[in-house]
Amino acid sequence: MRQALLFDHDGGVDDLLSLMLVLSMDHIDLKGVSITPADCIGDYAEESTRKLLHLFSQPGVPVARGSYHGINAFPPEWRAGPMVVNAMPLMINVEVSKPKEVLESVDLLAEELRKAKEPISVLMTGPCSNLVRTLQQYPELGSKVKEVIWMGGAIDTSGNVVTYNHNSTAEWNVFWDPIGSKVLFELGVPITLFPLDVTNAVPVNYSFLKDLAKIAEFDAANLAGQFWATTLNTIPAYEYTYYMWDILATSYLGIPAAFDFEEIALTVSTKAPNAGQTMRLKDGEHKVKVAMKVDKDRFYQYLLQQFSINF
Ligand code: AGV
Ligand code: CA
Repeated sequence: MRQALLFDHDGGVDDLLSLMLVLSMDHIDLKGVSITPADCIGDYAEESTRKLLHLFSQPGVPVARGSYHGINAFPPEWRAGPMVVNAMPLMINVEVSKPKEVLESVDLLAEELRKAKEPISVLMTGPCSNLVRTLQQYPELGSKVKEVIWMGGAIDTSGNVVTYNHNSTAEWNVFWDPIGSKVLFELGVPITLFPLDVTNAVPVNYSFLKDLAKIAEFDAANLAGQFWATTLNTIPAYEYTYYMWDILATSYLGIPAAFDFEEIALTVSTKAPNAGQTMRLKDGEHKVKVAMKVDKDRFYQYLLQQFSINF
């Protein structure tokens, strides 16, 4: 039987690549996509999401938009990412219709969790606010969550937030909504976390992009290669490397055995100078399954295999 999945992303280039990866997985039954307006401008991310659903022949998957905006906004240059991908030759002429009233994320997540006969997995590659708000509003739906798979946090390594009044201990997805993130770890739903500790192992590198280009006769490989190429100029004030952050977390759905995990109780700081820092708790009630190591070759091979498909 196919595995039901809800996917909440925040429209970054690697979020959209993660959507492509999810759509390439035969064993996944995608029940809905929710967009968090964090590392993206929501309208462009919704458009690219609908275009990808169309290209991968799953146009019926419902798409929702989160109306909550976190306290620490992402840099505007990053938020324009999906605008660029919408203009790519394989994307620009894809006509998608948009319903007059777009669903609110909390409503979509609640409805799909409620409808599910068996508990269902939730993949999140942006901040966790939409899911947290859903479970705060409808606590009875917590038992419907089989596993939350989340790219976020930095545990034994430094964060990637560099801003005034901050000591660089936080990862951006957590920093956008530190209060919501703290709540997530207190809810008691099963969480599998992919922090920077493991994603640091998988930068977007030239040798992988060369291998991908060799199979560019496949539509998915061609499009993915174009998406990734846009990430190589990632030189904001302080960060020179774009990683496969979200794609690594997404690959867990296909190659769970490629990871080593540690069980850790976690909490989140909500105040300066380390707002959004994920910290170990000595006697925490709820442990999180944290990915700490990955078999990199297996991961890159898996991507090449999954993207060997035509539209
Ligand atoms: O912190 C990683 C998260 C992931 O969900 N995002 C990007 C991924 O989608 C924020 C982020 C950190 N550095 C970035 C980010 C950069 N240089 N460009 C865009 N987003
Ligand atoms: Ca993201």
